Amino acid sequence: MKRAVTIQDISCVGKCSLTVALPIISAMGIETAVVPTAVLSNHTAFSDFTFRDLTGDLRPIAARFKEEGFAFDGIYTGYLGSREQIEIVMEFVDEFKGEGTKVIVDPAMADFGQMYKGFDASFAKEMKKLCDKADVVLPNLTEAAFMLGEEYVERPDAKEVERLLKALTDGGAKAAVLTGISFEEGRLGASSYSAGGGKVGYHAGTWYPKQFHGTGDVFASAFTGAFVGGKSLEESVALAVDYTAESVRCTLADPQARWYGVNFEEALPMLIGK
Ligand code: PXL
Repeated sequence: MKRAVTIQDISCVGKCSLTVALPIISAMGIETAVVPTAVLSNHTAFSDFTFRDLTGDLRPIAARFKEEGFAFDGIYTGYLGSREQIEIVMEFVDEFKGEGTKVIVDPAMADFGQMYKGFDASFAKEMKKLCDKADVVLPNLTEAAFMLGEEYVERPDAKEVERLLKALTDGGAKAAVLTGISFEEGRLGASSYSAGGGKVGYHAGTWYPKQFHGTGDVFASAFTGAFVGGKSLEESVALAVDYTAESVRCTLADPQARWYGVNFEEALPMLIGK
C-alpha cells in the first residue's frame, strides 16, 4: 500500500485541512500519515478561534520518523501558520523526498482576491520557496497572484492562464495546477502544466453559483490521492475537479448544509477504487 504524509493544521470543526485530507486520501486506498502543525477550535473564517501552535513539535516528529525509517510515496502540504513552519516543512521535504516521492504543495493562504487572516506578502514569498521544491503546486488564482507579486485577475483568458502556469514553474516546481479557472459560462475547473514545454491541460465541471469554504482542500486532497496513487497529472486534475463539483452539488442539495464547508463526505463513493 502506498503511504502519504500530509502536513497542515487540524481545525476541530470546519471541514478543511486535516479533517478533509485524512478521510479523502484514505478512501482512495492510500495510508495517510499526518503531521498537525496547529490545533484550531475551528478555521479562521469564523469570527473567532483558538490556535495552539505546534511548531515546536515538528522537528522532533520528523526526527522520530527518521529513526523509524518511515518513507513516503507522497508529501502533501496545506495550510501552514507561519514562515518558520514553512522553513521546517522545507527541511522535512529535503529529508524525506526519496526517489519516487511526489511532493504536492497547496499554498493555502488566500482566496477571492484576499489573504486569509494573519498572512501577508512576506508569507507568500516564503511559500513560493516551498512551491519551488514541489512536484506539483496547486494554487488558486489569488494565491498565484500573491506568490508572483502580481495583481489578482478574476477571470483570466487561456493565454493569461498559460503565462501564470509557466511563471509558477519558473522557480523549479515540476508542474503547476491553477484552480478556479473558467473559460465558458456555467463551467469551472482547473488548468495544468508540466515544466519544460508540456501542453496546458484543462478540465471543467459544473459551476454552481455559490462559493464555499474548503473546496481548495477538497480538491488538493483528491488530487493527492489520485496522483500519489499513480494517475497522470491530467487524470488527477480531472478526478479532483469532478469530485469537488460533486461535493458542492451535494451541499446545495442539503437543506441542512453547514455554511463553513462542503458535503465532501456524501461524494466520497465516487473516489473509492479510483
Ligand atoms: O481551507 C484552508 C484553511 C485551512 N486551515 C485553516 C484555515 C483555512 C482557511 O481559512 O483557516 C485554519
